[in-house]
Amino acid sequence: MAGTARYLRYILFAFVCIIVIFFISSSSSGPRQHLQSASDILKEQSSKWRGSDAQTPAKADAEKAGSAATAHVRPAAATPMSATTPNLKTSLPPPKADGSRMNATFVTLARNSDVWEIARSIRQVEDRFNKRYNYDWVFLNDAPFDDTFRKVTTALTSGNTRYGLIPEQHWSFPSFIDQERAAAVREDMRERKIIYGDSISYRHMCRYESGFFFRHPLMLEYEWYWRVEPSIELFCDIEYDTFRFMAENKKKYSFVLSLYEYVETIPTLWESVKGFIKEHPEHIVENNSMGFLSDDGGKSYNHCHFWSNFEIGNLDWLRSKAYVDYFDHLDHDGGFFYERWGDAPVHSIAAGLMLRKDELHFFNDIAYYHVPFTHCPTDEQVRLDNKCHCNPKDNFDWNGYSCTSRFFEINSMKKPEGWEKQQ
Ligand SMILES: Nc1nc2c(ncn2[C@@H]2O[C@H](COP(=O)(O)OP(=O)(O)O)[C@@H](O)[C@H]2O)c(=O)[nH]1
Ligand SMILES: [Mg+2]
Repeated sequence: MAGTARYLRYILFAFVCIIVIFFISSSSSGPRQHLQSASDILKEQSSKWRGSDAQTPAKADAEKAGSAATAHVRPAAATPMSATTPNLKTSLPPPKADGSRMNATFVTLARNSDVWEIARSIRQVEDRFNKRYNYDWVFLNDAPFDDTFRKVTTALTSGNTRYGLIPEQHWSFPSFIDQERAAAVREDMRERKIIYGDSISYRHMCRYESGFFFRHPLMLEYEWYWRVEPSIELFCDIEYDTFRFMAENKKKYSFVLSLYEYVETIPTLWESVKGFIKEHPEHIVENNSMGFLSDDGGKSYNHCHFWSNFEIGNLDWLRSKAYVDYFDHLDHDGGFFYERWGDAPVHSIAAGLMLRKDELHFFNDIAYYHVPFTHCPTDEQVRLDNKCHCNPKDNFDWNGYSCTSRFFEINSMKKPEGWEKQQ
């Protein structure tokens, strides 16, 4: 009997060993499961602090697979975070795109050599805003994007990335431009040390941003755009959908910084605008922002413009007959090449004259830097609520070279407390 009991104990022991070996081997057979659980822990921790807005690992995997299979096109995010994770920050919008997104995209014009500078910008835009919305990102270039550019930008973005080549006729001298005259201007500007004054490519860039980016085949699919340039910074969390805000508030164009343009780059721009107004008075709207652009009722331009390296705007407006007539008129006057007209005054004058005042928006809560200016909200509570890391001393809004005061005045907006101290 004692022997039988011993045998039974051996059998039981062997059985337990087999079960233990089975569990060890099954849990170590998938390193991915280890990764997933580590990522789950991270996710759980981060959602405790930030509200549940992190991606599920399963979804991240699905997106990676999607991106590999369809050349950078990821499936639109669908599943909100686990309902069991407490969302401590109830003011946050729905964490992921769920079909209620706007028809919108980021858009960046860039060279391959801009890759690391645009990488910095993307990282900030994603961290501060787009990781919650996964909006697409369109990259445009006058030369084909190389593999490094595509790989780096696709890895950093949460939405689909799309890469467009600019057609040559949108990035070259139009036939009506006198090349010799344009070359003489560049030489003269080089001698006078006017910034980008001797550059041909900068002129193509300004003309493209003024008149063509919104007509690129890739852009035709969208209604809203957010322009992002290399090496910008975003200093605050943006916890709402800025595109939806624009649509719901009937806004068409927006800015964060405004300033005076270099007079030497646009000596005859206003003459050209006046010619356009005469030719197409039907495109000038009532209740426009002429008071932002001119101090004498339109006789002369005061050089105020919205800084167009940041823009959130409506593409249908830019594609409208009014805007296209305006661009064609300016283009034929030749100032993109015979002077060095920038897309910032070109867009700003259009927005100022062809949109109603209430269709323009100042995004105070988008704290932003593009060398050398910063917009940092004046109101401390706005900075704290949105986890801003900008130094309010750097805020340019109320500086004498900014036109933002003027924007507030023509719109009878109350300036934030403490603005005088930042003058
Ligand atoms: N593809 C392409 N993009 C350009 C070129 N020049 C400028 N850009 C882009 O146009 C935008 C404005 O140029 P940037 O050098 O930032 O001008 P700045 O901000 O006025 O000093 C940026 O997004 C640049 O990456 C060019 O020759 N080719
Ligand atoms: Mg720039």
